Amino acid sequence: MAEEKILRFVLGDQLSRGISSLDSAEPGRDVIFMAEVMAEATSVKHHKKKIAFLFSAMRHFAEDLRSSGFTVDYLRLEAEGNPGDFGNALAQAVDRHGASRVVLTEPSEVRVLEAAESWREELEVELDILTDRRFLASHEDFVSWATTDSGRQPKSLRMEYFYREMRRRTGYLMRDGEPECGQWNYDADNRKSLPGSITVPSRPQFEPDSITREVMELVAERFEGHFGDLDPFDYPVTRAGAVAYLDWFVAEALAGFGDWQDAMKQGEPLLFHSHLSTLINCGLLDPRQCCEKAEKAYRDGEAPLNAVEGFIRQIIGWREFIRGVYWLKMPDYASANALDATRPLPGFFWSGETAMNCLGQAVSETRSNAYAHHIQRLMVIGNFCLIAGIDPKAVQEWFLIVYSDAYEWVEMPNVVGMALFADGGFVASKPYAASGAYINKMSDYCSSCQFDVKVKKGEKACPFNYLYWNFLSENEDVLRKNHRMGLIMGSLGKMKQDRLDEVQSDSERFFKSTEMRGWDETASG
Ligand code: FAD
Ligand code: DLZ
Ligand code: SF4
Repeated sequence: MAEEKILRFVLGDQLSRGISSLDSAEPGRDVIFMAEVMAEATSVKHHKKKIAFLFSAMRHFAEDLRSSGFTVDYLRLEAEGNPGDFGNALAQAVDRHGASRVVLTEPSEVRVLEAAESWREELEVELDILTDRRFLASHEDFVSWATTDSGRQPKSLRMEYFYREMRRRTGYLMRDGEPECGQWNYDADNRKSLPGSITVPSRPQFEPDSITREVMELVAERFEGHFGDLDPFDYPVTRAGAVAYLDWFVAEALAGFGDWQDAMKQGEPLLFHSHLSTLINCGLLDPRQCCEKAEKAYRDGEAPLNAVEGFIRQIIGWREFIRGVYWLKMPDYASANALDATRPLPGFFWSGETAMNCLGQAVSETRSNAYAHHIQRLMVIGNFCLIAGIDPKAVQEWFLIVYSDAYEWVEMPNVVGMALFADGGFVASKPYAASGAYINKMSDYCSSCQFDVKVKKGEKACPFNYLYWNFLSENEDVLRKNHRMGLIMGSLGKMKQDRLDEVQSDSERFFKSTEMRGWDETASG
């Protein structure tokens, strides 16, 4: 019997040697197929730096496999006859190599999984879709954790309980079956504002090599109209570079990660954050490896428990939980809009031109770096979208476009569930809504802002201040039912009518102001 020739299709966010589609791959017999396709690069108009990063990482991964003796069929975007989409590119590769079977690790997003199921119908050979073992909790694990004893899905899920389960399963920061030092979660220690004297560690820079420079030229030419800056480009694009970056983080920044996790500082986009999500999400780094190195730093006395626990919680807790919610709640989750928010996304989300300094900083940094840290995403950008009542679909699309770590499985529950409360509280026990006081406490943005964070009403007032109360008032019926909002809804109830009228008229003025102009209006004038 002729030996079976297997085509192993590796997607752009599956750049791991240990990916299941490469299990028992044999150099000389199998062909590994990778494809840059226009349909994927324009499924939304991804940030230029995100496309350049991913294409460069894909090309380096292909080189790495070749250097280990594998045959890699790599379809470049600019290759003549590139059909432009995964399905046709795959069908052509099957014919080209006379493959008798295709093996694929399950795509991370519903859209691509559905497409893969249709390829199965259309291809004349078998297509195996394998589990993605890079996640610590399988789909079955999550469904079983999330389902009640009577087999129903509860109205809400809490990450903290899932996280404890994951700590027990992985054994990270556990001692004799109990959490290290007796406490599961040190979040309360991780909300300090930055002292003025703090020195932020400077990051290693990864100079673009010839592969990256070639990709950058391609992106500049083909994706000119996409959001974001290509230069400067300093992402690691190989596994070795990614591991070096992880090692740098653990040695130099992890110790400060806990204390300053929620802090923001003008001109300091990264502070003590790891900047590893892009590398983990595309497969260059394994989440377990990140946790293990962090835990070792704690055991070796090089990083405090609040930092290491916080970092591990983000990865085995939040990251896995968010992925579980995505697969549990799709496809309905995509259109969730529990607060009926309908206002369009303002044009400053693309231009960065706004008098609100916190938002101007966060959007400009996003445009330059394809990155903003969690508190900028949640408490500045997300908070604004929440209290200004921006349409969740528009917010989701923006977040999917602008961040180099954005894939629908992780972007959507963070936007819909965490930032916008659009799932009615399935993910977050209460809306992450805040006035300017929070931003002022956690950052130095307000001191350089045209608005005054201490002023509550009128043209000079910080818009977060009145939009916050306007949000509570617009959504009073829903929010009154939330017991965690009891105190603040009580204050709203006691607000004098003339003060409420001021809040509403300030908000109306803001909604009609140039700040809320759409992109077309901004672009044309
Ligand atoms: P660190 O602060 O150093 O955290 C360490 C790691 O923990 C991250 O690298 C990431 O892998 C993981 N992590 C932390 N928080 C989360 C979380 N809430 N969900 C999933 N993983 C988490 N993360 C993405 O990877 N892609 C997205 O598209 C994305 N969109 C977001 C949208 C909104 C509205 C919000 C509020 C959060 C979003 N996040 C997203 C989560 C989080 O903001 C980013 O993972 C984090 O900012 C990445 O930077 P970092 O690597 O420096 O993270
Ligand atoms: C994000 C992205 C982009 C921009 N381009 C490609 C591509 O050309 N080829 C590819 O294999 N993957 C790309 N990706 C990542 C995919 O979007 C990602 O693998 C799927 O969305 C997973 O469901
Ligand atoms: Fe943002 Fe208000 Fe502070 Fe200005 S004053 S930076 S708008 S929170």
